[in-house]
Amino acid sequence: MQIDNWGDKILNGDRRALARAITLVESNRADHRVQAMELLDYLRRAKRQAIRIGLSGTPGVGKSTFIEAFGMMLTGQGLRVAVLAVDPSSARTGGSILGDKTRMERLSRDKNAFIRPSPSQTHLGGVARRSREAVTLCEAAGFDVILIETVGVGQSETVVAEMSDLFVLLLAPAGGDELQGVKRGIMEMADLILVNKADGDLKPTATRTCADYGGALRLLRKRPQDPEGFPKAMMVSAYEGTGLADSWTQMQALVEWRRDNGHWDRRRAQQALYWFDQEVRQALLARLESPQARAAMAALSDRVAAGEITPAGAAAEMLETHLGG
Ligand SMILES: Nc1nc2c(ncn2[C@@H]2O[C@H](COP(=O)(O)OP(=O)(O)OP(=O)(O)O)[C@@H](O)[C@H]2O)c(=O)[nH]1
Ligand SMILES: [Mg+2]
Repeated sequence: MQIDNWGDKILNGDRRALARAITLVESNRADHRVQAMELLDYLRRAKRQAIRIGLSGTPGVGKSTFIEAFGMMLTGQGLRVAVLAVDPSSARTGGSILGDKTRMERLSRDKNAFIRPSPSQTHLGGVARRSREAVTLCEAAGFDVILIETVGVGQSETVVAEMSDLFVLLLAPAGGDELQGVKRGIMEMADLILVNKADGDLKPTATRTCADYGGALRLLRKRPQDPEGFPKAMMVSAYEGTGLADSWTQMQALVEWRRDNGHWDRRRAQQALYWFDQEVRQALLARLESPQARAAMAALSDRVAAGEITPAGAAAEMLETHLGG
């Protein structure tokens, strides 16, 4: 298909064209890569922006249940919602959201929603690019809100935060000791902490957990991108739907403030620079993986081990002779 033709279909909200484009950016084939870059460049000119919400939480905290309920609330307001996943460990099943479509049953059938499981991948770097480009494609397709889910197990939160406008941390009600479980770095990324499962027997614990995290957030260094009162902790129940509308109101307020105060554009620009830097690094590392580079590394390694050349000398030779200086 012609790139501009394909691009126009995406801009017109054609879901099949969008799905195919996501498959294209997920491909490792060199010719697909060329097409993907062309397509993304074509779509860039539309300058459409969605509200990108990164959502992280440990397994079982209720991400899928939350996304279903929150997503349905948004589509109920006439908004178009896309759901993507960044899952560095998805090599295990080939995509976390996929098996999950049952848990997002209503949302997956909603014509104003688009759910895309994460591709199976091994390298976080590869996952990052694909997800980021999938976000861009959904944005071009006119979605108003893009939810980017990740399992909170480490590095993937940073990746998601770097492609989101808002970062939401979902937590379950827990006792004081477990409070320590959330890494400081993750806390510092959060714009909103949502304590889920604030219902039934868990309600009192949720109230305490929410107060604890609210206190912990106030102890963090003030960030320039936050208005008074942010980041904040709130209670929700994905089951009962309580707190969902309020959390959306808070997200919108934050978005509006950041837009009005220049933080929104600044953040998007910083993210573009971050990804530029990452792309260069990844490309350089990829060069090391070529058969020729591997062979050269192996040969030089033998000489280093035998003491025939210094490690630094071997590295210089590798870079100059085999990796194009
Ligand atoms: N009481 C209560 N239970 C909930 C709520 N939301 C989710 N759950 C339950 O918590 C469990 C995990 O929910 P999921 O939505 O699958 O959690 P998840 O974070 O997507 O889990 P992974 O996909 O494994 O990372 C399920 O048994 C849900 O029914 C809630 O608001 N209240
Ligand atoms: Mg899930």
